[in-house]
Amino acid sequence: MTTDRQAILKDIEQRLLWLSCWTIHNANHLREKGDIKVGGHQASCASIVSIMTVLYFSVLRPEDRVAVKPHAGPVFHAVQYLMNRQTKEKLEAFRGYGGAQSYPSRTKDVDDVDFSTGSVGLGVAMTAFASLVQDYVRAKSWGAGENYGRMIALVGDAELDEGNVYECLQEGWKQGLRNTWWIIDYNRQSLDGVVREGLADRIKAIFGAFSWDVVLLKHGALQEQAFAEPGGAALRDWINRCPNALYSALTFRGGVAWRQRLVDEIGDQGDVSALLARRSDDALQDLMTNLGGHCLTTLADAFGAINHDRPTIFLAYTIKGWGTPLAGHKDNHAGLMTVAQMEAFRERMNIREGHEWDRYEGLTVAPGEMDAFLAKVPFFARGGRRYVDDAIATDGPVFLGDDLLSTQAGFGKILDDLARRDNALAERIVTTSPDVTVSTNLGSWVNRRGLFSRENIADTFRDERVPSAQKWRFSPDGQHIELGIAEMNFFLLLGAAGLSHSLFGKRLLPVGTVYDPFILRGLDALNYACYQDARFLLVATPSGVSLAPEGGAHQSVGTPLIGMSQDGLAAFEPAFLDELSVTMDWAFDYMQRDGEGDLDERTWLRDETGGSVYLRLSTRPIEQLVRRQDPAFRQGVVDGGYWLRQPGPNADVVIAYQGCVAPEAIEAVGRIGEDRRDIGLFAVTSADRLNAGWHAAQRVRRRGDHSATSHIERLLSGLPPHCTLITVIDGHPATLAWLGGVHGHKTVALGVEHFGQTGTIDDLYRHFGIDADAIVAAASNIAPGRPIRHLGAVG
Ligand SMILES: Cc1ncc(C[n+]2csc(CCOP(=O)(O)OP(=O)(O)O)c2C)c(N)n1
Ligand SMILES: [Mg+2]
Repeated sequence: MTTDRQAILKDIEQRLLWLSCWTIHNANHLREKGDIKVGGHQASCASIVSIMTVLYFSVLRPEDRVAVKPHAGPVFHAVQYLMNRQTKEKLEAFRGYGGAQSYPSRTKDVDDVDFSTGSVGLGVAMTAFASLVQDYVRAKSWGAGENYGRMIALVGDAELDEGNVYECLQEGWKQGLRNTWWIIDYNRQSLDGVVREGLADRIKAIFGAFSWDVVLLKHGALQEQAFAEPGGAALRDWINRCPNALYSALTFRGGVAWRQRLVDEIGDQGDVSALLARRSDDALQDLMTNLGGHCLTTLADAFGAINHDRPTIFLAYTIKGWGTPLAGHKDNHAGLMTVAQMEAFRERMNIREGHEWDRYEGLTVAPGEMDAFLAKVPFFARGGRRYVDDAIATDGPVFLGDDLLSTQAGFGKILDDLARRDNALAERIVTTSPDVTVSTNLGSWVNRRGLFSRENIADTFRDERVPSAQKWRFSPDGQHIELGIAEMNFFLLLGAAGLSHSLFGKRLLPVGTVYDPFILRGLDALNYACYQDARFLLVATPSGVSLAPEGGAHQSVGTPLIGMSQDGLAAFEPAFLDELSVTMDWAFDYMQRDGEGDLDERTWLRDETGGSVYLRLSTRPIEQLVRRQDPAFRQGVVDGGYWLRQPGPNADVVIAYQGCVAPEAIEAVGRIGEDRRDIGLFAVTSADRLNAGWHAAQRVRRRGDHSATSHIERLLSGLPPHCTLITVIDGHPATLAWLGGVHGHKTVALGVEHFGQTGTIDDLYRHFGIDADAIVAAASNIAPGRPIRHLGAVG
């Protein structure tokens, strides 16, 4: 690196250090305070400023994508601010209403965040799946694009405690991961403490085992120079033996403490003592904190030396709080410089009072020189780096002719039908599953469309003439990405594939299948994907206690509530095939919408903005009703519910159900209806959308527009006040219990609240009180009304 370039990068590094610390200081000490502390992580920022300087201002290319460790958010914003891509107002409002986000956010920040971070570990693994998606897209005839980008994670060392990091390591190895860099900010401190000795060796061993290149950046140029001096070898040896906690403590105490300790331990009245004596206390502090991750030349050389696409981990030794009075203190994670410390820091950084926000304040190079340099930084050369891709037209629902079929089997048939088509929709669908491809009925899609791999891999069983329904041929054309069992990986892949249009300019329609109960296993990654506005179709099956013989360990109870409460995910639980057909067709369109979107004045849903979709399906075969395809039916399904049997004017009972308990609800209505002729039967296809529309309409009314009426309010508006709602679902009863709150109807909510057990569907429905008898019994307790005849045994 030339001296000029070095000076400019040094100036940038110092600006990033200053601006990130100042942004946090301003939010905590200068801005008007709220009731709780604002927070921010000056020490975590300081630790990574040198790494980010070299990356953003020298190494990165526009096609690269970066996940920045959450607590370096202020450094990221400072980078953008220096490039005039972030405003002072947003920085002044950091962590405040409408301000720059605490942790980099694709959806909330304005400054070109590639991957959101926040829940540690997820951003790390996200880069691996983004790289896999890049390979997938580029392997396709329609997927040509610019150069392959490197998917880069800036990782806090404690993030490596998260299991999902290692799950992804194994998956990446299987998939031939490449173009992925993880740069570890190895400050050996987490939130509470100091990491155990020897972690670096474990990391080397683990990553090496999965064929990653491991690059150690332990010492900076200053240290290397000192090591070359007489006595230097002893110093190097001492540094390498020094425990992490002691190194941190001495860093905090500074030059005097270093000298004392070093003289005590390796002082020899000879070369070593002379080496130390040649340095002032400040110079000694600079020397001892000159670790690889703080040395711009060491970093630039290490990154620049990579001339291959193998996955690479850089272990960059750093000091938490580097260059600030917080350096090395064990409690510095959330520590903030005091006003007095900040004052001293300001003076040391050459920042004039009143000029704290000036982009070029404190420069050592001429502003013109900096201008010229910044104008040519490759990463920013093209401006924004997000793509858009056109929406792909959907084909209309694929209706099926079966009389008795489960929604899971129906899903498989619909995909099979799509797989036969030669059109853009079928071309852009990519399926994936965590080792449950066959058992979630994706088999025939995979048989037709093949498995994805960058290399062709023959189907040995087929070649050896072993009869099997599954044809497992891997090729670059394949459209199914087969994952190992780890559900975290599954949701991270859906997240990455669901951002393909934005990351790589080519839209994918990801469809992922998983057992419904194991959504919980990957829930944080699902939330993470939604938070980034990734678009996918999640098909979760089997579900509930209806997977009866599988037992309690596989039964899902709370997932309908997850579907309702998860932002960015529209949840459906169709019972009948025609409902499923309509929902899937709608989903493929909904996944691609990106309008600003006012509220729809019929449903009060914000449908134009689109989102992901969750289908909770079942293996329970259900006898189908007369086929329905009319527009009103379709609309009802999409809006979240419709009257299967319209209640009469004097209805004193309405049964509302969601999902595969439809036959029980229908049977119960038949039995109850003998006495209560006005009884209604309400089919809920999406408690989520009904509920969301209801809340939104209420909000609109509270703001003064009294005409706002949601779908569910309209549907239930004709019910007499004395009418009782009986709701039933193979899932938690709270999913539908709120229906009574819409117009104040008494409600009896039936559902599952406890871990299940094995048995037949009949056994378990009886056990949990979601069978027809239980519904009838609930109705029999209702006043006014006549006693019910034909009441069966109630469990
Ligand atoms: C999943 C998750 N658990 C806990 C936290 C709270 N948390 C935030 S940072 C942190 C420690 C981070 O240490 P490290 O990764 O070493 O970062 P650095 O030292 O660079 O600040 C913890 C526990 C979180 N953000 N996400
Ligand atoms: Mg750390």
